[in-house]
Amino acid sequence: MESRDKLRIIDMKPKIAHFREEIVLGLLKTPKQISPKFFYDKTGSELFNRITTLEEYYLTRKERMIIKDNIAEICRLFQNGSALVEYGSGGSSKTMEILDHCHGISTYVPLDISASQLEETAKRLSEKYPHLNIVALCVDYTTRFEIPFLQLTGNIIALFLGSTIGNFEPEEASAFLWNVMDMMGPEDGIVIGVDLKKDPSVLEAAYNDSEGVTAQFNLNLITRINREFGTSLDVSSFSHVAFYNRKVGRIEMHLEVMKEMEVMLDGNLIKFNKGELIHTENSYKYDIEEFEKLARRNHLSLERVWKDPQDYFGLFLLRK
Ligand code: AVJ
Repeated sequence: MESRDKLRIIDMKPKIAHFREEIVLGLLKTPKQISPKFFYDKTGSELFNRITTLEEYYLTRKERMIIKDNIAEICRLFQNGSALVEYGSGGSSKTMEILDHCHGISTYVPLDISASQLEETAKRLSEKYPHLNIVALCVDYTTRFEIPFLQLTGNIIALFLGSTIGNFEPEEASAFLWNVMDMMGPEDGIVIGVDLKKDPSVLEAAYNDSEGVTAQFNLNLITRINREFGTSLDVSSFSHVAFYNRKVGRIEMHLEVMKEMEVMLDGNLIKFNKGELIHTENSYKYDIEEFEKLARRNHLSLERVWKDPQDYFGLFLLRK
């Protein structure tokens, strides 16, 4: 724990399953799969940051604009002496717009599963905002947890940005909302960034950018496997595939196997067949009515949706 009393960094030791075991289990399945949480090693996090600056990847840019254009209304959500709790805070870059303008916030609680990025961000913010109480929690926020050291005179507003909720299966998103609802008081709220359903060609371009950064991000999983297992799979024998699955309303990312290969991973022989797909990510898209239904099923009401002029992206305010 940090000694400066305005900054506390608390490691709740989230049990991140062992990379090797999970990778082997996923590659023994038919069809093969790898969880998107494994994208974010050092290179993967850097590649993701580059993705957020790409012309085709409108999500981050739109969300940032929506926050900016509605900052006065967003600030009115905070009473005096309130807390901003952010799920998956990452580099907190979009959150700074809120911290800069919303003076009711006395405490910022960033939650992230990545200890190193959380610590770095918390320290940087404590220097930039010396009056802010910061309680940084390294936690797996899909489980139930409690926030220590909260001394508030105001309410709690939670933030879940970036359309990260799109990585959850609809049942998982529902369970997440139930946990949030259960922790909420009547004055509290949560603001969730959601990528909206739209012309599939726009969606597909966002995940097949012309510079090939998303392809590198996807293929980095093979590089990571080679590093963590000491194998030498040929990265160029896999190829990036991303498409919109209309039936279920999600972008799917896969790695296509371009030639037959075999590899031993911790005593398990994994065979790759030419043309086979390894499923690496789902990114669900919602329309407003669908998301409202999901909220209502979990006893949350949709109080407000802020959108960009093209209706590409939405920020949803939910309350109990
Ligand atoms: C960080 C999960 C919201 O689904 O758009 C970006 C990750 N994958 N490009 C998304 C991602 C490919 C991103 N999320």
